[in-house]
Amino acid sequence: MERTFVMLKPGVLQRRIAGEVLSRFERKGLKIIALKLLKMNKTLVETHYAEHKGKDFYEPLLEYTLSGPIIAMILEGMEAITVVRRLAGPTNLDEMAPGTIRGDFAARTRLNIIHASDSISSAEREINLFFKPEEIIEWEDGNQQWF
Ligand code: 3AN
Repeated sequence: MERTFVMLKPGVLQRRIAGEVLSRFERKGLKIIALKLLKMNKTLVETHYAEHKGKDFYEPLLEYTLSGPIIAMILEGMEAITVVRRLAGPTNLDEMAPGTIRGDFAARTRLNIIHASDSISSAEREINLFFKPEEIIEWEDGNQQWF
């Protein structure tokens, strides 16, 4: 079992597609073990996107991420990091295939609506950045045998 961090960026709430995106994770059998709505502050956004500091899209990315509330969550499942990245689809507009979250809902690379951890180490880092241990709820999955 793996855990991954997912952030639904501000456009998701604005466009009322949070349920649509969440349902894709549930349909796949991923388990939501933490979930919250929050307005990020500048320090948190800068820490989260530190690897992109200095790139041309860095400032617009910060501005977009700070423009409204986001939904942060931790998903658990077999190979959850890879599975969620595949459900999300690639970063760039010209590669987003229909059927993926970005392919279906994103019209620009900069506004690609979702962040998902890309490795075990970034998942750990991002989970710790956004969630306190007591906000993570481990629950018994009565349907596990079916997924
Ligand atoms: P991903 O979110 O797919 O892991 P990263 O980490 O390379 O991609 O980029 C973080 C975020 O920065 C993306 N989700 C996107 O919003 C923005 N971004 C990345 N590359 C570009 C780009 N070439 N032009 C505009 N925005 C970009």
